[in-house]
Amino acid sequence: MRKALALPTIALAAAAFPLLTVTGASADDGAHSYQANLGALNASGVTGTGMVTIDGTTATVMIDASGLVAGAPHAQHFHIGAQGACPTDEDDTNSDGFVSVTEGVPYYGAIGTSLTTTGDTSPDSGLAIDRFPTDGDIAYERTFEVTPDVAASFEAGTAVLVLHGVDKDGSGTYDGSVMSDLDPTLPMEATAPAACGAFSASQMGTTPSGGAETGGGSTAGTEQTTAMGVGAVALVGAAAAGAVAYRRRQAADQA
Ligand SMILES: [Cu+2]
Repeated sequence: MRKALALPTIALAAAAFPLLTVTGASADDGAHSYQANLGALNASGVTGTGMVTIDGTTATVMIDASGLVAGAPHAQHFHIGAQGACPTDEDDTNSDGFVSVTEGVPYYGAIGTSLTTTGDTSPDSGLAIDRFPTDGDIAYERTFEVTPDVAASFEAGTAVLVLHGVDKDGSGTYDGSVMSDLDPTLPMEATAPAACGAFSASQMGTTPSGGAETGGGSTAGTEQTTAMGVGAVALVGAAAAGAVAYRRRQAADQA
């Protein structure tokens, strides 16, 4: 009599537990989203936001920024491994009139990713000026692989978005007598940070639509469906587990 009841329940459990396993895996390994609000540096007047969704080491990056010098390349990077913060114009420690990259590094760290438009995205492309946006208004979107240290920096809250290139003297291009701390053949204006924003984890619901399908329930609708599915499966699983435990107790009693 008991066996007749238990067997169909266990058959249900066999179907139910693989579902539970899949649901658990997607919750643990799903995409995480981060947002940075850009603040102006070197009196650039630049405003904007950066949105990043990272799934493992696959990053989808969206940058919207305005107020940059038009027709001039703007190097843009994830900086990692420092305080996860931005300098201010007060941090011009050598008083050359610019907050330079060197003066920003204690706050935002070294280049982790070069946000190029094509090709290599490693720190080696940090000054690949032919592969960075050149518009005054940037609308950048690209999906690519980041290194594990960059992914870890986002999780640790130490990833920072920095856009470079500022026409501080208002001449319409990069020039001036102060030369870059990174490359003495370039004017400081070409490499000085124009905007900076530290990434922080996005709230659920502000996840970009592209991330919803891999996010394990990033939208309210998906969350409800998932929760109901898990609830139903968990109930079946609990009943089945109880039946298995009962059978084990019986077997132990018989031994
Ligand atoms: Cu940079």
